[in-house]
Amino acid sequence: RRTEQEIPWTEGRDVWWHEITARQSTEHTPEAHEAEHPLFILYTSGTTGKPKGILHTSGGYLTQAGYTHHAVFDLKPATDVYWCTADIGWVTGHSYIVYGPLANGATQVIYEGTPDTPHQGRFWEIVQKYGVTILYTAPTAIRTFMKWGDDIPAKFDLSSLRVLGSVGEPINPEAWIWYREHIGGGTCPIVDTWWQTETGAIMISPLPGVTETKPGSAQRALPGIAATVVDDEANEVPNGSGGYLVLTEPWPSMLRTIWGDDQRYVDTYWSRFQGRYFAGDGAKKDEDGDIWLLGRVDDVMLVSGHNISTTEVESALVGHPSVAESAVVGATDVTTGQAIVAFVILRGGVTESPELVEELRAHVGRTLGPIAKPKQIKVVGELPKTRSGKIMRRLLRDIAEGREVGDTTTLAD
Ligand code: 7RM
Repeated sequence: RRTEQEIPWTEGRDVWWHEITARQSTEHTPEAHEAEHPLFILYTSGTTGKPKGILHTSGGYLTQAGYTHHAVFDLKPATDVYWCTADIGWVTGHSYIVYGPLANGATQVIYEGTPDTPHQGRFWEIVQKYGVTILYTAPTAIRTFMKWGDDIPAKFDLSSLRVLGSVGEPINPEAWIWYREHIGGGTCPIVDTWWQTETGAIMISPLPGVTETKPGSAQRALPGIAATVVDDEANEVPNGSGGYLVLTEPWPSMLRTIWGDDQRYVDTYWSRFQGRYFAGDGAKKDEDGDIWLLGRVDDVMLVSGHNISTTEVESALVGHPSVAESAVVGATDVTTGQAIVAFVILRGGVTESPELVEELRAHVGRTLGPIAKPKQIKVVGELPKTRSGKIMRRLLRDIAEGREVGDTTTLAD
């Protein structure tokens, strides 16, 4: 009734929320379960083919959801007002709207609307109104706010904020700095949290007030978690080198299997590197041993024999003052194997021109070296994204290679 819209109604099947909740008891006796009792199955789309039903169980999942929600956000349940803006159907909503905060007795904002209804200051109005102290959102949202302009958050009092979080994709250094300056008042620590549906909870992240942060790096495995970067032969790479992200010890909230397909579970996660969990992400360790995520391994481009990460080219483009967002894919190319094709959204007020496109190519060349220069840059108004804000590179590859676009049913737009 809340929406006051006409709804289809089947007598005997449908019930009114207000009627059914009004006649329930206010007492609830929790049901005890074995630690390994299944808690939920969450289907990940996967970039190709059949979705995987990721199985989580009760004890370990709650342990790590609770621990990380407390440690990574420095949660003080008596005084903090916590807000995670994720879609509740995404694993981030499960772990950091439902299980972690409820287990920790947090006071939280739960919001189901969009960031631009009724106006583009909606998030900041909510922060001001409820005195939000901890904000957990995604790079895609941050880049959208950048695109809308600094003047929008500037109209609101954001001084209650003390910790900012990011999740879902690598956060470009440019977006990180904007988040810190324009939302965090230049003082809030930012926690860039790496994890997956499969890991159930945060695995790699700075700790606020403990870690000296670096824009764009998730940095260190949390206490109790073991992660490293290995090469093709499973050798740990030295500092300053890149490879594949692996987890080397079990963790409480690890997935228990792929529902109904134990063999696929073994094949996908445990077969690439003996005795180690293969996350499917490329990563590098910098000179200090801090971890930088470089995007999905399937998305890494191979140009004239060089491995180039989509994330690094995207960050170089977003580092240009004319660019708000970008998505980069490798398209089949007869001479170089793959060629870099970039899709960019320009910042408000910037107009497209052949000179600008040339300037952007040169900018990437200066930042990353000539081999990383996109062969083609397409200026677009929107990028195809999932509901959790991840760019659907598969579709962009279809476009870059001149194919009909494939299945789009899980797209937000
Ligand atoms: C929580 C979530 C998992 C994939 C993962 C990465 C990417 C997530 C970060 C990140 C770089 C981050 N679960 N990813 N967080 N990449 N830095 N902080 O997103 O199952 O939907 O996706 O998301 O590629 O493997 S998920």
